[in-house]
Amino acid sequence: MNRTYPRVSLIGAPTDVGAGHRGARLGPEALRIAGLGEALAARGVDVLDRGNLDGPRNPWQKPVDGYRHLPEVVAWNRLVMDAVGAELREGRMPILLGGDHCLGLGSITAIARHCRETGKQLRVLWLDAHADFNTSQVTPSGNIHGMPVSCLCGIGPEALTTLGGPAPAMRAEDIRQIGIRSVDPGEKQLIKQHGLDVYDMRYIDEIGMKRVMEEALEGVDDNTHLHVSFDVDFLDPSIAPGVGTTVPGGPNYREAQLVMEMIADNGRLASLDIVELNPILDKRNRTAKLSVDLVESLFGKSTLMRD
Ligand code: HAR
Ligand code: MN
Ligand code: MN
Ligand code: MN
Repeated sequence: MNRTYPRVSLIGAPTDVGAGHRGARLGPEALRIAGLGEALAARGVDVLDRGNLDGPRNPWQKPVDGYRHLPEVVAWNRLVMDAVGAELREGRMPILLGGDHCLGLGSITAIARHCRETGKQLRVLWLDAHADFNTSQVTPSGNIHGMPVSCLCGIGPEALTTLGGPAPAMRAEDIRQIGIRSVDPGEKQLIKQHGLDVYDMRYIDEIGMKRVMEEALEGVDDNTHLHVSFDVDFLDPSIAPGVGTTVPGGPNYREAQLVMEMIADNGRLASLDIVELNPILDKRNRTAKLSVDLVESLFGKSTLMRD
């Protein structure tokens, strides 16, 4: 299947202000060293590396009123929102190199606004071990990388829920979560209450990744902007040790490849986040290399004769 992709812009956001471990700030460089830009260029993609955004340092403080580093998280997400929005306006495909997953908030806020402006339907695929649907009341950690999805749906501190304007960036029905296997008790209640579509590992075990992806991509048509938010801890830690919050029992190499291949076949990928890669915890940049390998599949590189 020979598909032409839009021009791509890599945007580095080297921060871990939303996480409980330090090291995700090194993610953008690890992805570059693993050859992300070159791998896309080799697939015929026009790639521009915009370099790194420059936001506040990680103050490494305790949570205040249920949030750790809220002002810094707001500042980084504004930078990300503006950078992602600028690429979309130029007709380019933004690839956000995190950084921790709190940045999905700025990225998807910009994407949701672009969808409103262009009359597109939004579909977000959230590949993650975690649902990231916590609030300050139920979070066990105060780490804001556990809260971006709730904030995007309008639940959270005003500074984060109104980043892109007064209305919530997205509705719960715009997102499909895949690979989930760690949900906090209060978070679970909120997920049920808001009716999020969660394809957890139990469901994947029972019906298989192929059917899960068919369901998650149902209705994604030419009028859809498809965004993939790829938290690297989605992957089983045996193949992806370089993340701060490993959870056993994730998708194996082939299941992860199938996810990416089916998204590529669908053909509507329009933006991507790669987040939570922590090179400090990695082994010889293995998790970064695996991420690049998976992104190549997302851009249509398949194992056999389907090219
Ligand atoms: N649910 C836990 C918390 O909120 C852990 C969240 C970890 N999040 C990420 N991103 N690594 O998915 O503290
Ligand atoms: Mn567009
Ligand atoms: Mn996450
Ligand atoms: Mn996660």
